Amino acid sequence: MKIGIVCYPTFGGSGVVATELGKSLASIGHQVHFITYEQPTRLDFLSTGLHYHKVDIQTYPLFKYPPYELVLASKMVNVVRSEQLDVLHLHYAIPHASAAYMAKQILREEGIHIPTVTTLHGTDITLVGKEENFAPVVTFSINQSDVVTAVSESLRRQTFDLFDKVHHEILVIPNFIDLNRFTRQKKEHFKKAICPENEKLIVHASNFRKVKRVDDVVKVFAQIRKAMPAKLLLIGDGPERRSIERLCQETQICQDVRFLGETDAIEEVLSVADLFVMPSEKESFGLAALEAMACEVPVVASNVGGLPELIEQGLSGFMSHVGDVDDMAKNAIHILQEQNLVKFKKQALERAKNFEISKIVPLYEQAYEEAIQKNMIIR
Ligand code: GMT
Repeated sequence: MKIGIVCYPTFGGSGVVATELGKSLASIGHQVHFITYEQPTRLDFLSTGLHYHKVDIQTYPLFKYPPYELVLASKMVNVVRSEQLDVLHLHYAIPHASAAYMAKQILREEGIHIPTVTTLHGTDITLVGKEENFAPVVTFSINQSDVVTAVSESLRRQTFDLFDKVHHEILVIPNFIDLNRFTRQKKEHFKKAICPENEKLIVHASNFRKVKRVDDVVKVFAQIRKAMPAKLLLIGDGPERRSIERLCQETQICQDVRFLGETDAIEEVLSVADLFVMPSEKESFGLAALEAMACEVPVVASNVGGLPELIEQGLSGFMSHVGDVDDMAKNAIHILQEQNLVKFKKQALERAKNFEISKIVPLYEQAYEEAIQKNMIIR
């Protein structure tokens, strides 16, 4: 199949899922064409089936706000034509699904019926998408997609709860993990450098938006540190980073906290971690938690969104109510006890195996087939 993938190329769950999916599809013989404004972060071109088409945004004195969506739609039209794509897969509804609707209409005029699959990832529904500035367009573009998928049952339900005019069927296709890449590696020198006294290592990774509640990570860590020697690694960057740095100073735990910024070698960091903390206010699936679990790192998280579909309470980790840092700290300290840790690590990996990439990619291939079938009927 010739598949066009439209996504955000930056660090962030939806872009990571789109890129890993594209790489996997190319490795099994599909031709995959990424259509984005930058080369996706995790994309390398070692596979012959991978192609990249840059969406070039032009500035013009009249454009206070350059019309990205129009340029994207035109790019989709051109790539569908030139590469004779079989299907377009849109990751994150805003503005990819609505731009695809426009591309589809333009192509229809020429007798080309391009099937579209839209994958809802989270904040495109639960945060940004539901705002009145976006909701009518999000609703319309979901209803106009040939196939719609959501990354968890929770997100599927929330889409219907938050958008009363959405009437399209939504398939659940969870996030996935490549266990060849995300596996615990021997990185003893790295562990020694961060934890010279063999302290327990706590890790958090996110894009530091408010929704991630990184301040709760620091509060949980401050309690763990009172109970045992421990270090905290914060991976990623984003709008809240400065205020988190200030919080660490106020809490006087600076010497035990390191900010790593954005890194590609996340599996190497996870390989030396003992616990992952994800106290998000909303989390449609929690890909970062799955990556941790695959590297044998149990998770302490909030019990929101799709997290209960991933983490088994008391086995691969624990979930608490949003903001209940005392409960999260209590659970963290329980997991980190030497007599418990080995068992939790093993159980985290066992759970992650359910989301192995080879089990999930065929579900997307089926979604593409379904979208193609629908367009044959329309024709
Ligand atoms: O919030 C992020 O980390 C980025 C965001 C996105 O849409 O790019 O991630 C969402 O999609 C991921 C991949 O499907 C999910 O694993 C995350 O749970 C989800 N984030 C939220 O719902 C807050």
